[in-house]
Amino acid sequence: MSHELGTLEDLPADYVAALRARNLVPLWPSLRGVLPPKVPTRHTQPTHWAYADIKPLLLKAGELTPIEKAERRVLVLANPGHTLEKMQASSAMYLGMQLLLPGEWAPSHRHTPNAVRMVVEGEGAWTTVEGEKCPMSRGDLILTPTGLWHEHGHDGTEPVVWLDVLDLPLAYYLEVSYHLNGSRQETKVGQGDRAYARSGVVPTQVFGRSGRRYPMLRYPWANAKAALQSMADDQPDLDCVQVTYVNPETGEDAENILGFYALMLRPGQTLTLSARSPAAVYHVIEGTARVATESQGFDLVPADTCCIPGYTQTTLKNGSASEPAFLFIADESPLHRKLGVYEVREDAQPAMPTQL
Ligand code: GTQ
Repeated sequence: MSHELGTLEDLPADYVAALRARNLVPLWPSLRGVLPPKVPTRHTQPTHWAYADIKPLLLKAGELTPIEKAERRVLVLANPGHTLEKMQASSAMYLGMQLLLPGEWAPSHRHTPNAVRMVVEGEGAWTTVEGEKCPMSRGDLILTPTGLWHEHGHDGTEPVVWLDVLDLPLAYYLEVSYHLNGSRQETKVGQGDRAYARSGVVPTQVFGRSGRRYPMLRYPWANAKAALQSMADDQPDLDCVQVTYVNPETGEDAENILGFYALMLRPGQTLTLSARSPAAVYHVIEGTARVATESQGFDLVPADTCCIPGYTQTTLKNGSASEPAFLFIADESPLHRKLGVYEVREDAQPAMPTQL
C-alpha cells in the first residue's frame, strides 16, 4: 500500500515562508527523496576516462603551468553526475592523473585525506613518505595515508604519470579536510616492501608491534602480478583471481576508508560481480577489458580508468582471448563495512545490511 505524500505546494505559502524564516523545513515533501524505495539515489554516473585523451592534455599542462605554480600538477577525473566542480569520481573517491617532469619536485606536505598512487608510466620518479623513499615504477601502488608527510621527485629522463586515488570528497564533506606544508624530508634507510617482502614472515617486534599503523608503503607491481599468476595457475576453476592490498602486520585493508585490489582476467574470461553498495573504480594495468553494467559498457585499454556507482551489477570481460588482463580496483568497501552499510545483492531483492 503506498500513500501519496503531501507536497510543498499543498501548504499555504505564508506557512512555508514562516517556516523558512525560522530555518525550518517540513519533512514529508522531501521524505521519499532522501529515503527512496529499495535503491538509493546515486549521483555517481558510470564514467570512462581514456588515457589517450588525458595524456596530451596533461603534457600540455606541463608546458602551461610550472610545478611551482601547481604544487601538484593534476588533471582531476571528475564525474559529471556530481558536477565537474565537485572534483569527485564517486561520493567518497577522488581520482587525478598527476604529471611530474624530469628534475621537478612536488614539495612535502601532509593532509587529512588518505591517498594512494598507482604508477601509470615513466621511470625514475619517487615519493618519499615519512622519510621512506619509494621508487615508482609502472603498476606499483604507493600509500600516503592520512597525516603522513609526502613529497614527489623525479630523477629520470621522461615524463612520469600516476593515478592519484584519495578519499578527499568524504573528508571534505565531513569538514575535516586540510593540509600542512613542510620542508624537504631527510630520507632514512630501509623500506617496508623489503622488510615485508616474504609472505608468512613479518619482522618480530621485541616491544610489541612496530608501532606504525602503515608499516608497508610501497606495493611493487611485480609481486602483486606474480601472486595473481600463481593463483590462476594453482586454481584453474577460480573465477575471481583477485588480491587485496593489505597491511602485512594486521591483514586489514591497507588504508582506513578505501579498498585497493588487483584483479586478473584470464584470456577470454567474463566475470560478473554482484551488485554491492560501494562505488568502484577500474583501471587497466595490462591488457584490455570491457567493463559493463546492465545499461552501459566501456572498452578499456592500458591506463584507462572508469567508475561504476554502487548497487550496480558489473560484468568484466577480457578483451583478448589469448592474453590475461590485469586491473587495479579501488572501492569504498572498508568505509561501508565500518559504517555497517556494506551490502551485496545476489539478486534484485534488497536485504538490509543488518540481516546479512
Ligand atoms: O600528490 O599530494 O591528486 O595532495 C591531490 C592532492 C595529489 C599529492 C592529488 C594531493 C596530491
